[in-house]
Amino acid sequence: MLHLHHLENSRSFRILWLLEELNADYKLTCYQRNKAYLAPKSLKKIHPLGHAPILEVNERALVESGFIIEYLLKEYDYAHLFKPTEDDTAAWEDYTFWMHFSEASVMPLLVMRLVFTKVVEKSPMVIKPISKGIRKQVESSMIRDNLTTMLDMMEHQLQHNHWFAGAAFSGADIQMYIPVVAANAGAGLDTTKYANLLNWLKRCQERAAFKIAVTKGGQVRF
Ligand SMILES: N[C@@H](CCC(=O)N[C@@H](CS)C(=O)NCC(=O)O)C(=O)O
Repeated sequence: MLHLHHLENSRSFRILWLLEELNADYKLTCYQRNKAYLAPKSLKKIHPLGHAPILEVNERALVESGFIIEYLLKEYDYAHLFKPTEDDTAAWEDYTFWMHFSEASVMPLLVMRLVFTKVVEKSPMVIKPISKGIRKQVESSMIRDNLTTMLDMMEHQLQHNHWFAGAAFSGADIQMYIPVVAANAGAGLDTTKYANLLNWLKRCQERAAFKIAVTKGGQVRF
């Protein structure tokens, strides 16, 4: 029996969405974030990291969305619909690259941005100008240019491919969904410069399994 522990507005939406794509039989428990925007302590009882997603599989608690996606595809994607086979070299390499790129390269920048936004929000009035100044400094020295380069890479990939791993939708699209939504938060991405990326986002959101996942676990908004 699969049991997904899903935190609202979080990476665990990926797993919810994939379970729906796979038409899998699973149990779902949803958690709210606390006032500090963290996961509730109760998640630590399921896995010591206390982060979402956590997928319980026969007494084992699996973590790391990339690993959970690979696990589910290995065990439940009987028709090999969501991952290119290794003999399709170009698609397999794209799939593997974007699967890793999502958590290893883009998410750290976006999490850094989120943390500094929260620091400004939580700062007492008297030190707000200072915390805003630090956020601006971090944004211009460490985040903006790197993120632009990464978004340009994504846009380039989708100029030439319908999905991140080529012609077919795959687990790599599910893994990439969260950073793209996070990067599009606030003022939103430039609709001309990132037209292909934003069209890809729409295509993801139009999938039937995506819509069911939203009704069960809520839309992801940053
Ligand atoms: N690399 C991990 C990251 C897991 C993670 O940090 N999850 C966040 C949600 S997006 C979380 O649980 N945050 C709550 C907290 O830190 O208390 C993955 O991809 O699963």
